[in-house]
Amino acid sequence: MRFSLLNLIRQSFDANRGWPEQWRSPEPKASYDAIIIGGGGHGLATAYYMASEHGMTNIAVVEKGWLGGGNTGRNTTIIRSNYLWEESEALYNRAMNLWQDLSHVLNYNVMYSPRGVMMLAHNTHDVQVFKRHVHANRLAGIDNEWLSPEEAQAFCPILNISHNLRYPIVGASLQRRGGVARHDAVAWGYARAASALGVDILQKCEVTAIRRDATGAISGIDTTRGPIATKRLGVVAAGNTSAVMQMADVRLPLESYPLQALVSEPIKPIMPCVVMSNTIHAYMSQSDKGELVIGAGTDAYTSYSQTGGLHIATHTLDAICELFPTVRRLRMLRNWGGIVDVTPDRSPIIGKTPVPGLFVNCGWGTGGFKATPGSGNVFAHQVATGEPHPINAPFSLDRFTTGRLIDEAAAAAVAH
Ligand code: FAD
Ligand code: PYC
Repeated sequence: MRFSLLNLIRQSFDANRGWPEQWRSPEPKASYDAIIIGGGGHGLATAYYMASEHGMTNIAVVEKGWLGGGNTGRNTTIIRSNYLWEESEALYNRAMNLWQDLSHVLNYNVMYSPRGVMMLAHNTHDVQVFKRHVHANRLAGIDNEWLSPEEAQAFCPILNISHNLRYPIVGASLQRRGGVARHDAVAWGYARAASALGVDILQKCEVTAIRRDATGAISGIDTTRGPIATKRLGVVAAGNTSAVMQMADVRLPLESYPLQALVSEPIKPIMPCVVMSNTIHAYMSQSDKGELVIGAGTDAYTSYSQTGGLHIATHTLDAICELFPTVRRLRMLRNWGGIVDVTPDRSPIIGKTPVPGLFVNCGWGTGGFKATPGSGNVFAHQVATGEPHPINAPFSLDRFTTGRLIDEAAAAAVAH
């Protein structure tokens, strides 16, 4: 290839630029037994378990950008399973169990670190709600405990438990088994393991249309890298789910909101755990690189913007500086946003759709990172067998017509 400006520009748009031969995004085949739309953690985990547990290897993951470039690489990596209802406890606990030895299974260090997740209570309502969660979790064999403000400060010494705060801390719940992992490593680990089993991972391949045959069943997709035939399609396109499902004339009860986060300049370790406060719209942990990882609540208005309102971030920083006065003089290193799909009951939708051959996994809202291994594991069963796994059966789309909702608004732990 001759050196020219045009060639340089071409190369920078080439899906394979800079990748060693064995990692190049393959050319799409004319047809696959199944296709997963969305190369985030959930989509890649789905493909991995379809190959490793269901023996399906003639499958592809199609991703419009790069692996983990959606919410998977934008989240604040909090992992916990302290949800209220049995259905959710089973789902998040499946994920929690898979996290334990995921690095070993994938032969890729996902840096899972169970350092404890503490949720702060600031008023009587918080106390009642969190204590209800503690009792429900313990009945289900899931670890969760109640702490006094002094015990909370002993667990996180930089926490300000002064009575003079605008919203003083009156107690906290603690899940010791909760923690964090490295988000992009999760995407890469699943991608590498799926690819090694024969799965085609097609980056820079945007789905532009969903094709159906004369009976209405799925027959394929149109993409920016050409048409591909398939009879089984799994959609895992967080934030963009409504737009993708519209291509198959399916409407879902979802609203999309921006959710923001930011990191400070790196400092030596000062924060031993994760601390969250839904009431004052802020949470914080410290990454292994030393940055303080800080997150906000969702914007108040629906939007596809991947930035979010500045006032939301400044409000969060006010709250963080009050909770942790020692971080007041730190500078912000970078900030970003993602688009989250929120359902009316704040629980995901995982299952069939009215279109034969079309399955959906969406609606994880502000909290799907922690679920990645469990979500992929049960959705793989759903797409491979056509029938729900017992764990994802309650999360079907028809709960919005039967009324069997799974209300996890309080467990979402992020202000909505
Ligand atoms: P994504 O990673 O977004 O993957 C979907 C993929 O679909 C994207 O890569 C996108 O490019 C692709 N796609 C979309 N449309 C198309 C198309 N037409 N064709 C092809 N590909 C397409 N959860 C937690 O549990 N803990 C947290 O601490 C946490 N913090 C968060 C903080 C922020 C700021 C944000 C934004 C989210 C947070 N979440 C958290 C939520 C979590 O990030 C998501 O629920 C989870 O990552 C969703 O994973 P996914 O694989 O479904 O989505
Ligand atoms: O679900 O734990 C969570 C979470 C924390 C920050 C965003 N989501």
